Amino acid sequence: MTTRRTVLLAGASVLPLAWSRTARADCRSTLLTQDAQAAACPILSLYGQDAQARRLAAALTLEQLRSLPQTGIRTSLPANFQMRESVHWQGPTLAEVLRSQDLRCDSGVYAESLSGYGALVPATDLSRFDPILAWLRNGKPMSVRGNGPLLVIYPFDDHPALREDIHYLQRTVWQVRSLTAL
Ligand SMILES: Nc1nc2c(c(=O)[nH]1)N[C@H]1C(S)=C(S)[C@@H](COP(=O)(O)O)O[C@H]1N2
Ligand SMILES: [Mo]
Repeated sequence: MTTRRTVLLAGASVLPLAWSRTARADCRSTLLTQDAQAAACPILSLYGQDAQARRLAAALTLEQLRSLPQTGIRTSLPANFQMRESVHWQGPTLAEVLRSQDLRCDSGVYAESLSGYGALVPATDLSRFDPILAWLRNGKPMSVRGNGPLLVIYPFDDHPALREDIHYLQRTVWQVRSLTAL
């Protein structure tokens, strides 16, 4: 199975821009729906380290995530996942997300899910594999039920060795709600 990794221009317009003017009045159901209004509600908390404390640096909306430089990865996931067919994932790289907020990453980035499950993506992974924070699967946003809205995706098909190491499965966090630069 071949894998293609492509860097796309920022701002692939999937959701109507008109929604950018929508007030943030009703963001309660953001994580439960994938309607267009959700594009204007924060779905990702970003934390940085301030001395010993964990500091909220930003809360990004889907609109902000999609306006970052985008990377595409075509890959299947290891057999453990329900999603075995090769699909196209798109989103900014984790490194790009941190960079967008000037967050320094020394040891890695901790990705935490809605359920509280989390995994540390080591800084060495960012330079070697450049995993992405996918918000599109085959061009479509993902619902929470579909393991969205955000997933950490490694280029498994480009690096078959990743499949052999349980750590990369554990770092494939789905339903991501926050990233902490460590
Ligand atoms: N949000 C979330 N992501 C997660 C997990 C989880 O429990 N919640 N489990 C991790 C682990 S340990 C593995 S092996 C893979 C596959 O998990 P699954 O077998 O439960 O699908 O997803 C990873 N990502
Ligand atoms: Mo696991």
